[in-house]
Amino acid sequence: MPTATLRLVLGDQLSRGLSSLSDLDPDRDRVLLVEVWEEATYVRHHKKKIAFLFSAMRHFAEALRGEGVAVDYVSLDDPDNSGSFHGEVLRAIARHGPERLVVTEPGEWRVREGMRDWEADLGIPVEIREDGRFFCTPAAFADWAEGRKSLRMEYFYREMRRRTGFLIDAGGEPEGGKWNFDQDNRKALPGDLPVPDVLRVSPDDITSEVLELVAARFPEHFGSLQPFWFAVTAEQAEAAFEAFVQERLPNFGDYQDALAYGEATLFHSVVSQYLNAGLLDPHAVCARVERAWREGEAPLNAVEGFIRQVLGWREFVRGLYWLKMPDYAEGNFFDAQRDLPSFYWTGETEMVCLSEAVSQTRENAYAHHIQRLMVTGNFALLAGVHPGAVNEWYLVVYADAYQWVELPNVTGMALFADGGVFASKPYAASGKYIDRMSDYCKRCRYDVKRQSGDDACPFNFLYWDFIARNRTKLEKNPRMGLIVKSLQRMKPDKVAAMRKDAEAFLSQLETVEEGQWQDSQ
Ligand code: FAD
Ligand code: DLZ
Ligand code: SF4
Repeated sequence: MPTATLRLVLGDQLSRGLSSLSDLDPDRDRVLLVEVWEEATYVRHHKKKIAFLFSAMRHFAEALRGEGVAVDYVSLDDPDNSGSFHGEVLRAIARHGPERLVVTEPGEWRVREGMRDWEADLGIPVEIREDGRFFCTPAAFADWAEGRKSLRMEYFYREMRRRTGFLIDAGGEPEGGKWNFDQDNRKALPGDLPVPDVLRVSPDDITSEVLELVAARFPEHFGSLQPFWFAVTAEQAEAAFEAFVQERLPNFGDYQDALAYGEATLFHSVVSQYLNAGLLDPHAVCARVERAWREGEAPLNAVEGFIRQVLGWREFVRGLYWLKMPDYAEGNFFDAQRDLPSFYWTGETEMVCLSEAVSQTRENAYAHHIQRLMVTGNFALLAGVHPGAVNEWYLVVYADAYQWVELPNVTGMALFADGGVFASKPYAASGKYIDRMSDYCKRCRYDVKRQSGDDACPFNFLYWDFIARNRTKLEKNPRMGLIVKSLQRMKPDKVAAMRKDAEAFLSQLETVEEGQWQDSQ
């Protein structure tokens, strides 16, 4: 029997409740999943990210087949694979002769643009449905943003709390009398507090086959493929999340901003790759975390902190992305032009904070938020690395990276390259911040207390060089005025010494042009 509806499911749409599957008729329809070269290489994704998605896609296809659904799965090594979504949809139409194509809107602008002409090209009706897996639609975000002078996550978040009822009491007020417990979430990690490990899943036959494929086809991509421990089904991802709730959530709030030597995950949930690929449902994770508080399993500062990230930040950056694209990707407020230092790929630097962040990223395709923001992000901001190169790096190296979430975090939050669309000031910080939040500096050959000279922490002289270099732009920012004034009050020879050190340090950095780096592991 010919297929009535062909339902294309993309690699980050692995949710049974997906809008494109909502009216699936197992007797008449067919689901299409495709592993395509174009998606695997538009940037050279971390090997673990590709393996995670391919294995999760294959498991999703198996689960659908288990329900009696006809699934057409095109693997990367299929000799007829055309390498693109468009090419594979064309081939599938030729194979099955469907009456129409249904797809849920893609998460990335690039892919959405590619679908613009599909209906005309493919010769059958194409229905692109809204992605119902978020709390806020792009249109609702645009309504919220309309007419506001500045877009602040905090106000959006309060609105979302009211709209969803998460952590709202019977009188309509925030539980605990405050919207935000961020002030309670800034402790450094005490040396004697054990950190429970994340739940690690052993590769099954499907994953093992994918690991072989990725090792053979993507050898020059960044990162270690082994050990591979990501969950690849919804059930496994739910188990990993439940382990977080029981073992790490109680301390999530207190140590949310901490950094610690040898600790890659701390008390973070490590579920962004599952949420973004569709294995976990944001509604369900927020509800579970709220229940943990109501049942006394976790304190309010942890639970509110977690819900703020998922209901607040995650929704906010997505809304902003769709509101501001495509121009948003071009932002370069500080006119930063430097190529990316090679140590972002190799991890080879004497700066312990950076070598830790990069080597853990290489190993796990993961780093926690403060590493991304205050170590790798902060360094790129201070050193004046071109936003294009920085965005490319973040899109490559993390298993959770899709442009809708990566770009606002990098361009807006870490680099202030959008000139302050949602951040009220750049997150620039000297070594003092890293020292306060971590135990890195005492293991480092640089002296975090020194601002210039051979042993001085590079974050210190780069920080003041950044302020001096961008003084005219920064002094217009009310929250940076005091910093610019303290620079002006410094003795000129002190500033000159720091700027000279910055210049010498930056000029000896090995760099790589965008798209040029290859792994030789
Ligand atoms: P937790 O700390 O346990 O937080 C819980 C969840 O909240 C996360 O799983 C995530 O879904 C959500 N969340 C937290 N912070 C943010 C945020 N700022 N924006 C959106 N969602 C958030 N997150 C991505 O999912 N993909 C990216 O490509 C990405 N790139 C980033 C780049 C930079 C420069 C920065 C500063 C942040 C980036 N983030 C990105 C946000 C955040 O760092 C990660 O979501 C988080 O580290 C994932 O780890 P986790 O699951 O342990 O998060
Ligand atoms: C990231 C990724 C990779 C590496 N490979 C595939 C793939 O082969 N097939 C697929 O459907 N999706 C893949 N993805 C995820 C897509 O890039 C993602 O769906 C789009 O960017 C839209 O967000
Ligand atoms: Fe990083 Fe400076 Fe501390 Fe070294 S001294 S770990 S470079 S902040």
